[in-house]
Amino acid sequence: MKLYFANTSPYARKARMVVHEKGLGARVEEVFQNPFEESPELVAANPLKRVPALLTDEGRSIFDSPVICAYLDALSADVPLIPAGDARWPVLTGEAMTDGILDAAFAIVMERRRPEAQQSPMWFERWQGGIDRALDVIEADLAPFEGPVSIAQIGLGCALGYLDFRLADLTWRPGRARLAEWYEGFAARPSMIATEPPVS
Ligand SMILES: N[C@@H](CCC(=O)N[C@@H](CS)C(=O)NCC(=O)O)C(=O)O
Repeated sequence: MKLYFANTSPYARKARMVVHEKGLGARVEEVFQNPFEESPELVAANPLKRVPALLTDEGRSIFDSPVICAYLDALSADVPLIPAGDARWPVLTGEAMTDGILDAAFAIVMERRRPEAQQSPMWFERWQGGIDRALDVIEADLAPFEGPVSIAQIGLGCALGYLDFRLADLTWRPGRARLAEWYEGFAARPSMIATEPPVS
């Protein structure tokens, strides 16, 4: 299988962490692609031209990150990241919440790269509001992000790591001591260390 990734992409980091946590390294070849450059190989795997994208051994394209993570999780019963039964829904909702944080954070990063006169204060406020409210909800109830490692925890680790990497000025830690402590512990996992974004 080929996993198209960029080392700065937090969505690709989710998929790479799943590969690491599930011990699938020997079956998955990581192929670097910059989605903002000419990349026919990536476009063939994902017409949206986004990373991550997975090309299976049978030639099937799989995207985006939640689907890739679910596919990889289903490849082996070892280290189940998406539980069965009632535990499934809080974990998948936790993943969706952290994907939403990433969507807002990535949008802020992209908007900041546009000429200042074209940037939208309304959108900045809306994206920042979404991030703040989601982090407050997680701070108030960390239960969906506790217990055996799960896709919700991986999503949260990637989201907080991305905020530190690209939006350190948003200072998410003040007033969220429990979340800060959670992240300190989670960031020490080998899968987090192995997928750290480059120093910017
Ligand atoms: N919802 C997608 C988002 C993927 C995404 O937006 N990836 C970014 C890199 S961080 C990308 O490839 N952007 C290129 C573009 O949107 O043109 C997922 O979860 O995989």
